[in-house]
Amino acid sequence: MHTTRRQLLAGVTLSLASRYLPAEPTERQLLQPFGALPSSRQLAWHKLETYAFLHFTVNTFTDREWGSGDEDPNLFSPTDFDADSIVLDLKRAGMKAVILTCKHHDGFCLWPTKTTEHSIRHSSWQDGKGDVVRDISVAARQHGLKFGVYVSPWDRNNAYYGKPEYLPIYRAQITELLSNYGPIFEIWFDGANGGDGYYGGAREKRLIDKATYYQWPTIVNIVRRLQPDAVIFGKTGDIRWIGNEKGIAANTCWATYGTPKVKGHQAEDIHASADTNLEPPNGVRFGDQWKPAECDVSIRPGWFYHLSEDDEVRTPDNLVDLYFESVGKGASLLLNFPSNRKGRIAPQDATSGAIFHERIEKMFSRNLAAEALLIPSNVRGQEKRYSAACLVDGNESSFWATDDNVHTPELIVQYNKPVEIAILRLREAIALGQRIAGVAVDRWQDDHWVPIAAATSIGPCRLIRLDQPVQTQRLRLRVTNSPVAIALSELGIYSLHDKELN
Ligand code: FUL
Repeated sequence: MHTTRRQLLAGVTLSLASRYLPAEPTERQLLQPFGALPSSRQLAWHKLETYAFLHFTVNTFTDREWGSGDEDPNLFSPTDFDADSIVLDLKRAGMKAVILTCKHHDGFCLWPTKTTEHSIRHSSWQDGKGDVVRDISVAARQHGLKFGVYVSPWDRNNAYYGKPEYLPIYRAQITELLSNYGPIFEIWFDGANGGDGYYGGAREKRLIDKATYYQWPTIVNIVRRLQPDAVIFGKTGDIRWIGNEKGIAANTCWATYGTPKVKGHQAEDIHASADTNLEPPNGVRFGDQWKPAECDVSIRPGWFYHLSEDDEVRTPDNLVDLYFESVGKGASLLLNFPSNRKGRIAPQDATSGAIFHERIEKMFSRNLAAEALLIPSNVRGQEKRYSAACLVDGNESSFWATDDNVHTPELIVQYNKPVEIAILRLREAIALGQRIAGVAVDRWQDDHWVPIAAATSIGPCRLIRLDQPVQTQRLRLRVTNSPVAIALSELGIYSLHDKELN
């Protein structure tokens, strides 16, 4: 059969048309991940942002910060212990989880462990039948907080500490805690290790090699086997120390760490330090591991409760500042609330925490970016799924993305009347890696753009607090430095006052 001229022309027209029609969304337009990526347990941890430490042990009753290990178990005698009351105070302070000091350096175990006599079982409190780990973990779950354990590697009570015989004891303690108290979201391994102690009566100084003595890979395996969703805090774990106990993250704070890997990029921001205990506060740009920072800090000068510090509780203002210094730089805020001798959070700590939380809730309650016209300079493949609307849809898995060759896009935020702007919040779609290295913000004033703020590393969260709130009708966000196409999941714009726009 011959092809007619008419059929031939139709075929040509069709093929020409398909060549010039806009491309259908294809797999080709999917954004490729960049660099080291978070694990699912790290992604879940990132969502918490603020969670509590609960320091409580014999030190609470001896008025000390570090017990020496020779304390009588009967010292542990809270007069009005109430796990629900503790957890509810933490919840009112906006804490999403609680990490209990199940065993501090003095070796006293707050649960009836089979591994040592130096525990709550040998205290007359609750006739030796008490279990603070059980009570706090149950209360936490009941009130919607996750539960985590601090179990000090250093044990100033144990006769075998510093010797190989201590290792199975320590592993058994970890095993008990990870087996008998439900889901654990984080396990905390303290960096303070070795020194003077009671050590079963030897009363001497025992030094260990922190890197090798504990055989960390074996411990990590136990944690992964028993609690695969738990993140590990510490050198061998998923989360790194910020390098101070003041609650302050570095201005440039990468969630990445380790050996710089991404082809064509050099290591930056590696802080050389003589103290091997100090992990780089900045993290490592292009590092081959995802290892975000945690800021541990106490609401009081000490970690344990001291009556003498009742007048030194951080104010709500100070806690708000800490929030910006930690969460606002992509780290988490691990805020310590000590239990007092009653077995409660002291009223001044609870009040300060609650006011802090109310202020944060109010500050971020109304996203003015969702009420503006958003005009991006580029949208990946001009596709809806990558549009600027994703920045304000409240869905953390959707994001504004650019074409592969567009690394420094702009976004204009337009209002129909002036608004007051005090705080901005940016979040990257971190499941695709940490991409952006710098942003700047301008406001439109007298027919030109005036820079008002700039920030480095974005990652899971970057808060920009303006020195002075500004009035403006038009704002511009510029990505000033990114090695690849961007993926921003959130833009938040907040005024300090909940004024009506219309
Ligand atoms: C430190 C410990 O020595 C303190 O007592 C406290 O537990 C703090 C969170 O970590 O390294």
